[in-house]
Amino acid sequence: NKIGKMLDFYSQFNPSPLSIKQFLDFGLNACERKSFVFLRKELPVRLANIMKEIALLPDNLLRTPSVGLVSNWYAKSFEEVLDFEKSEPSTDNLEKFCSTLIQIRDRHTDVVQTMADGILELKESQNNLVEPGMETSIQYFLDRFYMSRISIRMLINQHTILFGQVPQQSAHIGCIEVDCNPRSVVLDAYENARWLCDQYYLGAPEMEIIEHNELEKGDPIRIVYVPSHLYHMLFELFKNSMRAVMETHQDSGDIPPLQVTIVKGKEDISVKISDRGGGIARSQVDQLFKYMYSTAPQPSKSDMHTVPLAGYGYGLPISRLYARYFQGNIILLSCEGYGTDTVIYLKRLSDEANELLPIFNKTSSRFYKATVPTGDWSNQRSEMNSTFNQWKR
Ligand code: W6P
Repeated sequence: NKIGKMLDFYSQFNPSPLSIKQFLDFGLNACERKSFVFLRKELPVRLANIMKEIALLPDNLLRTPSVGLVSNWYAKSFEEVLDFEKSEPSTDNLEKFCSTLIQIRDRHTDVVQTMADGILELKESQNNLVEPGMETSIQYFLDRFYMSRISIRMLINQHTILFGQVPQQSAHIGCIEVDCNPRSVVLDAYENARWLCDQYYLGAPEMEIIEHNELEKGDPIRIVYVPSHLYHMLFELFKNSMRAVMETHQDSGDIPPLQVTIVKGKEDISVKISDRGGGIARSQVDQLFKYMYSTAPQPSKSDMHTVPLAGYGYGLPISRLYARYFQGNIILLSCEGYGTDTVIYLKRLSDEANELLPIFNKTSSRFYKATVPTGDWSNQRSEMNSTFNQWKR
């Protein structure tokens, strides 16, 4: 069929990662035709690359109603962009292209929740028993799938903000802010998390901020970044830290503050949140970033007592993807019995902040066929762990 042929064609190309600097340069001498010509190829390439991976998912996940929905949304959007494959960049077509992009963005709004529903449907269909091998490939897939989604939405947002009807905010190039003040994003995310925390616990930890600009001594720290991405990460980390602090100290009446350190170095911008929320065991840290570990049914909407403060949903793994998207990261370091430090690392230089994109190729497809690797350290024996003197496999 037609769409299958086009998928084969566009998935042969690798996505072209852009740096924040390239997004800026492009936005500064904005040419709508150039953007149109770039996106009508780049969007189908990015869509096709990830659609090829969707097709490799285990059958029982692919056959769930929710994953079916998501998969159809992608097919529809792929077709809609391809309508512009050979069209003239006339004023009329440029306008139609813009509204098509907005329509696609709206169609995909609920992809994260719908995918999570799909995972739940899979769990139910298997009586909550999912093989470790399948869990590994689902983790691998969702990291790549959500990263692809973040990148496609970034492209769509840049085009529609730069060339759309609504005038863009000053100091912004699309959704990038050229002198973003991380301290004010920290304050904003803190206040909003604090409000939720207050609703639930009737109290919240205070915050102390230390700012250290090693590069321009004494000046406030400024970065070139997408403030909405930074906000998303900080809000998620604050909710988790506040919950931990309240759960360990609310009865003592003495609530230790969160300490936030914002630093600008030569290479990195680091934002560290230190909580004294009792910490978590080393063995549990990796679990926090696993989608299947975090997938629990949503509390019912009618339950008035449930304020969604840090549900350990997909918040942490997706926040880490936002950081990694432009070559940053999120690290979590805990001292069990005391508290947790989380650090958001961002690239200081906008030409080093390159999009990190999944590429569909032989290596990635091999991953979906892989089984659990044979352990070659004594602590990884996956089965018959209690059998003394095991036979080798
Ligand atoms: C905790 C557990 C956690 C997860 C993510 C961020 C902060 C924290 N603090 O105790």
